[in-house]
Amino acid sequence: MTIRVGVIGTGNIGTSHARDLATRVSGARVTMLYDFDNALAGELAAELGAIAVPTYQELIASDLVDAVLIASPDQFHAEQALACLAAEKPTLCEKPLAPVESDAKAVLDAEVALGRRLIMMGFMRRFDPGYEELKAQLGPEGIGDPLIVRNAHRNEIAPYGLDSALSITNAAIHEIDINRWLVEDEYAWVQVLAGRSGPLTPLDQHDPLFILLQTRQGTIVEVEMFVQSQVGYEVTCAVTGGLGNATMTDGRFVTTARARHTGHDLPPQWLGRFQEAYRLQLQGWITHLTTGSPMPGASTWDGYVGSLVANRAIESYHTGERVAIELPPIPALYA
Ligand code: ISE
Repeated sequence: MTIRVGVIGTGNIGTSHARDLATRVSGARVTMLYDFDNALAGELAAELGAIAVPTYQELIASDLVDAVLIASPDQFHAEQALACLAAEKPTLCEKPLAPVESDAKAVLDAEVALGRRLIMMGFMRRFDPGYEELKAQLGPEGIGDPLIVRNAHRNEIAPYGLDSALSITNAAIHEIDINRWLVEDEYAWVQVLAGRSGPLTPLDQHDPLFILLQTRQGTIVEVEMFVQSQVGYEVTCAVTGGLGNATMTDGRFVTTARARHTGHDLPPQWLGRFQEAYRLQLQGWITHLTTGSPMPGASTWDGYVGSLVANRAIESYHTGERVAIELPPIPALYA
């Protein structure tokens, strides 16, 4: 069985997903592409032997498309995910589900009303071998319960210009998701500290941001989000547990030292660091669609929680105050 995938959005990540589906994932074929830049979609369509269409509605409705991958700019995800639900097409939606919580809630409500889980969220770090290895260290046989988790997420240069709220909904949303997956707990509050900024930061913005969260069971999660570090793409996560600690440095636990040198080269951006996680996520999605195995990865509920926590973090960024996080009960569809 081959899943015919239509890809909405053929920028950086959409192009990477489409090429992966066409060449590195089994059981899938890319049949249709849409981008608001028609020429861009047309070029990729020629490369992959697919068709470029002038509207995303046409792509979702097409008989040539069994499943949809949404990789458009963040603000379009919710309306496109709603259209996929209305057409009852399985969908892999890039993060975030929506930058605005109420838009994410509309998608959650629509899927709950449908009564079937059709959307998988593109929180690809859940498929990353480094994070999986880190998670495997937790528990009584390993480093014990997580007490403190320290994360750093640094981009060499802000991919879409520097906007502090966007750095929460578009970038730190990865840490919001992966830490609740890692410690298996929901957050109780968030506080964002905006301190001294790096040299490239416009006067009315802040970068880095220091995001502090506490989970319901008390685990402290801290995130340094620095979108203009100028160094390279770095994602690290260090867990202090009750019985020991474990550190994931750019996907490796052990940094080798030789000839008075320690460390390793950094990729310029996330497609290098998370290439395998993106591929494993796509393969997991396609295998789920071809075999009927349970949906792996993040759900619409996870997407909604991400947007809600990000919105509380933006509130805290503006006030400097700690903001409580209250979630509605989890719908039975996701429990
Ligand atoms: C981008 O959309 C990603 O998902 C990257 O992982 C993140 O580091 C980057 O800041 C985002 O813009």
